[in-house]
Amino acid sequence: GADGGAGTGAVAVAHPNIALIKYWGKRDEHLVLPRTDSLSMTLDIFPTTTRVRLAPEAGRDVVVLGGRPAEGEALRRIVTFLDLVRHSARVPHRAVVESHNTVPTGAGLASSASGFAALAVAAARAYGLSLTATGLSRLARRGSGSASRSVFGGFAVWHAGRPGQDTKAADLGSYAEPVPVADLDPALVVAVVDAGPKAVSSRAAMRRTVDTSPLYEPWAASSRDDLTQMRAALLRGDLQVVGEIAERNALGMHATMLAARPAVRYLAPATLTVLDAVAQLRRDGVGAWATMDAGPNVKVLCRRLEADRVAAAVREAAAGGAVHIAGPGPGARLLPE
Ligand code: 2P0
Repeated sequence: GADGGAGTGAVAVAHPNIALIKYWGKRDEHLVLPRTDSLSMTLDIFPTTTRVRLAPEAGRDVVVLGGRPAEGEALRRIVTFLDLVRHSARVPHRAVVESHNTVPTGAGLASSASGFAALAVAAARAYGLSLTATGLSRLARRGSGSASRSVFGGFAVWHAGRPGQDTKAADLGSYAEPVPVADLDPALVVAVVDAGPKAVSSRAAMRRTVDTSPLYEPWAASSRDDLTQMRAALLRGDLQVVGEIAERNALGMHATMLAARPAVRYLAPATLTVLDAVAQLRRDGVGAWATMDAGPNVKVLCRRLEADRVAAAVREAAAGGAVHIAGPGPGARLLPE
């Protein structure tokens, strides 16, 4: 914006993040408050770039995703998010939103994390909301829970906040912040075994898991221990323990879904083939640990120096799927217009 704060347009970029301790389950759907803390690494690949321009004459928001007008649920979620920004800023104007993803959308590759982190940063500036990084993380959370973590680069923890508070206190208590880490030199090898959109949205799958899975509460309780142990391992630079905890936390999350009624299964045959390759790497003495999200794709945590070897093994197992090597990436930020 050229008018010193209450700008009329802004562009922001954000990267996806991959959770090593997963977010799976809300305690408040409207405020997007999670049941457990989660911890992630923001990537240096697959950025989303989003421009928001105020349109004072327009009667409705216009949203263009990857060059196509948004409709249905995608449009509704973005308009609801803009309504929240308008309410906070006390500015009624509609907006034109244009967003470009470099990652397949809805394939469990965290497109909603980079998407809503970039939208939060761009919309806050365009509407003249002056927010700290913590405030931007809370705002991004309202669009998509995992987006709260993509506001920050590197490793970030998203606090669930304390349950049983009033709405205002609960909202204030749930945000992400950077996690201190020792020298890890980590890489995440991303194996895209299927780039198609998921059959069940993570929002619906989470709800079903919390409501019907007998394994949900035990996993949530163990996830709290996983977080404590992982924070300690990150601080002392112990990538092996970080990897082991990440893999068990992810498999446990998928177990909660498999036990839901009816079951939610994101893991595909190709997923298991890649998991076999990761196990073989470990038998060969290479540190490699897998994590999977709301889709069949596999992300393999390893040492940067061994990432090429891991990527080669994963590429062979992924049977034609694309394989990308990511490192820790930057937090969401404004770009010059
Ligand atoms: C995560 N996932 O921690 C977990 C692990 C997928 C599996 O956050 O409903 O798009 O918008 O808050 O953040 C995917 O769910 O869900 C997700 P909403 P979101 O990364």
